[in-house]
Amino acid sequence: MLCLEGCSLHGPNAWDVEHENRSTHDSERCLRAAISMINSYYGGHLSQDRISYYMYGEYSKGSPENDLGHGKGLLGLSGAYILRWALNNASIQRLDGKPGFDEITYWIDSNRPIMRDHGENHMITVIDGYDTQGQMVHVIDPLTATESKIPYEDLDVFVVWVPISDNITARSDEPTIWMDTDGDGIDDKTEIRSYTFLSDDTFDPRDTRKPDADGDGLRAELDPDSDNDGFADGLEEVNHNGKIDPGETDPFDPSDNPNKDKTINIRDIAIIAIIATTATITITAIAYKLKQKRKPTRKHISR
Ligand SMILES: [Ca+2]
Ligand SMILES: [Ca+2]
Ligand SMILES: [Ca+2]
Ligand SMILES: [Ca+2]
Repeated sequence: MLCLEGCSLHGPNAWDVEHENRSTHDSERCLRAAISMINSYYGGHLSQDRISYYMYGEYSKGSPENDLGHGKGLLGLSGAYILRWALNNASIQRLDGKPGFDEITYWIDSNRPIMRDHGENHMITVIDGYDTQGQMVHVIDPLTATESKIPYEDLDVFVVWVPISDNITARSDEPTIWMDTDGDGIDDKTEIRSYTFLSDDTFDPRDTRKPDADGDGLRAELDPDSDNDGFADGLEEVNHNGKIDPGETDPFDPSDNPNKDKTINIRDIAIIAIIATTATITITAIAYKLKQKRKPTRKHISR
């Protein structure tokens, strides 16, 4: 996962590592974490960012500014829909209210972990085991990053979602998200870094650098020419480190490009054309006069 909302580039809470302490950026993620866990149970590898992008980018068609859903929760009631996508269109059963202990044991025995909305603040947890002694259920809670055994009688349940069968091929992050998706020479993570942090490695608090600088709906890692100035990002940011070093031009600024000093504008072209035309007329006139001078006059004609 990459945090684009204020984490530092380096350090214990860096933008690309698991955080030692929970911050506001990590909140509202319980549904994504639960879906990721169930996906992983079936052998998939689906990051929470990929789940977010499905929900806020592909499904909701959100703008590139918001399509990773930082600080925004996913409504638990859309859980079945997103879980179904994460499990490659597996059928998902939704049951309102508290299921019986025997139903829980049946689902667990048939390799079907349970996603649970326990009602209060619609927090989502995963039930993946039970113990018949004392009727306990095993619950994994993403909010507290803990697992615990809870007596069935104390288990609060608002809704549960369960796969209908365990015959599931879980979805994984596409390998392309770790690569150079748009073929401009800069890998995707570096492109994300280039619009999240400034060239001095500090976070861009005023959001001066936009993922979609030219407004064509493609964020930089999917747009080979992010500012649409005719030069691919990798031709502007030449050493592909996500910063604008001396001698490079800004891939997010169309007025800054490798040809900026060679550009001839329309006015210059018009002036050059006038000079050229004037010069041609002048040369033609001089040539005519010279021709006239060379013509012999009558008084030079010998008899
Ligand atoms: Ca790229
Ligand atoms: Ca773009
Ligand atoms: Ca460009
Ligand atoms: Ca540029």
